[in-house]
Amino acid sequence: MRFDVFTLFPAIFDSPLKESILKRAIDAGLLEVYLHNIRDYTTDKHHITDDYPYGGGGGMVMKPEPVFAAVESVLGIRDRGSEIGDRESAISNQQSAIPIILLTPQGRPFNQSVAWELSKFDRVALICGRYEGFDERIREQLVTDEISIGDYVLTGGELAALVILDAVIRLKPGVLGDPGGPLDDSHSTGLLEYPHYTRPPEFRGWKVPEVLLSGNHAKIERWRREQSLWRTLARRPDLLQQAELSDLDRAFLARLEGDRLDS
Ligand code: 6GU
Repeated sequence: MRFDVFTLFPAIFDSPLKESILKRAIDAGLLEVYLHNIRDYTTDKHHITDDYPYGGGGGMVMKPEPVFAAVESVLGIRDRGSEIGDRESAISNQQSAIPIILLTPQGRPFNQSVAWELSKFDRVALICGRYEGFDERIREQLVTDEISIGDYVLTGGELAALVILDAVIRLKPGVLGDPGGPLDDSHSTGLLEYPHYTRPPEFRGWKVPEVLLSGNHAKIERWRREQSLWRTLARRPDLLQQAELSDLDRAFLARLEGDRLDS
């Protein structure tokens, strides 16, 4: 899978891509990340990428020209704006097989199902903003999608791009050691994960739950499921609305809720 990242600060991406699973994915040829410095696509003497907002007010705005030039040049999209009208140009971009994603707190919320959705593409373009915002024409005429990684404001889209890249690439076959791995994750099942333990069986007097040492796989599986349900009910009850639950799961949750009302 190939990511084209458009940024004013490509060096932010250096060390995260040089460690652990992302590095291994790159070395194995499963992940390619091309970093494009938006500033390289300016044509003025001072390489300006931002300007004052029309209408006044504080903060600076990302200028459209270098962002359009960078994305169109790298993705091989012809600038047809002046030739056949802006609308047509946007439509041709938006039909491109490559999602062109703007990273912005105003975007649709990123979650595990958006990660699965993006993992189906062979190539994705990510545009990272700085300053107070983007010229609106970037939104209207260039990008095909806008994504936010949560309800808080970052100084730029770079960390969000890394979050998305990490969450998406680990879903690609071969990236994780265990091929079933991502299917058990918190959120992939719609529930939070059950607790994990490893050796020793007793640490500072704290014991590993007996059932995990029992060797009874059916019992272990049911215990894990109930722990997932209990934890999700306690921490993220909102997730239970979307989760796929069996009759047994529903009965267990009803019992938990009953216990809570009793106490
Ligand atoms: Cl994608 N960008 C910025 N600047 N802040 C954010 C964000 C993105 N997602 C959440 N906060």
